[in-house]
Amino acid sequence: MTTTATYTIKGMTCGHCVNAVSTELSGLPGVNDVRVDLAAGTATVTSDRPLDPQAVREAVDEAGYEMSQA
Ligand SMILES: [Cu+2]
Repeated sequence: MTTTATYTIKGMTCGHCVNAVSTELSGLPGVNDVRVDLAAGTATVTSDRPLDPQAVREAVDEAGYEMSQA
């Protein structure tokens, strides 16, 4: 079952930030598509199954940013 979720991410300021977040989130198991909206400060992730929020948080952290409480 395909699932889409949108996360709010703090600290993204440019295309480099978008790439960093996209790369990390794309690496999570089951993720098919990541769309980062820099202006809105959000990442919309499409995946095969619901993602573990903790795993998403860690991926965002790994990229150097902070996921806001959903
Ligand atoms: Cu940047």
